[in-house]
Amino acid sequence: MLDGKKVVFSGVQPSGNLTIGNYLGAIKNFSAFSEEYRCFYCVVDLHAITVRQVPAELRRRTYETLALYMACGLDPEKNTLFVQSHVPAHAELSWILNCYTMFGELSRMTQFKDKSAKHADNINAGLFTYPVLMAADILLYQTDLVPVGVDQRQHLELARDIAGRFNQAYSPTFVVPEGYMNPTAMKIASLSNPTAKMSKSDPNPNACVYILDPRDAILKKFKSAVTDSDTVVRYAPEEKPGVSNLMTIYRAFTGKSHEQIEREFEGKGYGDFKLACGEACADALAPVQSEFAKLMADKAYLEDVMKKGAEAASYAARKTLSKVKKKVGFVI
Ligand code: ATP
Ligand code: LTN
Repeated sequence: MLDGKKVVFSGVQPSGNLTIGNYLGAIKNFSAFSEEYRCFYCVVDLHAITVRQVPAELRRRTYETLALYMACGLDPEKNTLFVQSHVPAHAELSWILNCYTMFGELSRMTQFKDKSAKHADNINAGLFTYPVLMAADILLYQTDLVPVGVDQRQHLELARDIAGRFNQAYSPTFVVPEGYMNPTAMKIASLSNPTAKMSKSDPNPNACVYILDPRDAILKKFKSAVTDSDTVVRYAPEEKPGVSNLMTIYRAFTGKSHEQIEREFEGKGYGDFKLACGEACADALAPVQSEFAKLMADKAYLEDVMKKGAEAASYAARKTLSKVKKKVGFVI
């Protein structure tokens, strides 16, 4: 609880161009919490450097991610929007929590295994302890609810375990957070490999639809999406993963149920269905894109939002951090 409200926290890495997976699985859901909860939405740049980044691009993407938060409907007056590296308490708490996290626990993280296979030349310690920093992000704000895609479930479980362990060792210090996964869009798959997650770091640009893709690129990507040799639009994730993924995307953009979609495309081919998916996606993203362009044209405003956000976040974070320091026995 903060200011009499329950707390929501989530983060997105400024590590690439954001996809409709990030949008439908995470950011689009964020604004629904603004009225009822005290919300913190963070651009997690410390997490992004676990993989090599080009400095100028990281800086640009940090502004872009903040602008996208706002373009997707997050009002900076109602939500605390900030950049992780602007609040040193994240790195400080992360170090402390490292000493309450087991090597074996971190070795079991599937994201670590995936990323170390992808970046075999740079399996750095930050990549390994990434989930501890994520736990620090969440626990610093006494977070009740964490809206994320399903790929983050294992990290969230670890954050809960670390909180419980610390509370047990000392006395209740952290709220044990719950995840919130939007049941209609918790996992958007790649358009070219529908059994894999759509990931912004995928080198194949046809695998992802980016939030900022122009309309014709969106239509083209949906047109070339991998489906199957059948012709029926039917939801069957095991048997027809490509079509089912497109149905999930179409449902998330239009609000239509799978049954309605099946009826709508009865007797029609995949061509019509893919076109409808592309159009629904492009129509939904158009207002986000125009708002984004306006925001990016005003750097000074974005910097003002970042600065105010960092102040508000630091204030809340300091309270938890000094509690933790006292409990572990630091002289403060
Ligand atoms: P990378 O692929 O570089 O690891 P990412 O897009 O998976 O990046 P983040 O930018 O940190 O990682 O993700 C931000 C949010 O978007 C998280 O809540 C994550 O769960 C969600 N998300 C990412 N991809 C998808 C997807 N394909 N479907 C649903 N949610 C997703
Ligand atoms: N690891 C997350 C990004 C992230 C996050 C967080 C999400 C970092 N810190 C705190 C929720 C809460 C990812 O999506 N890859």
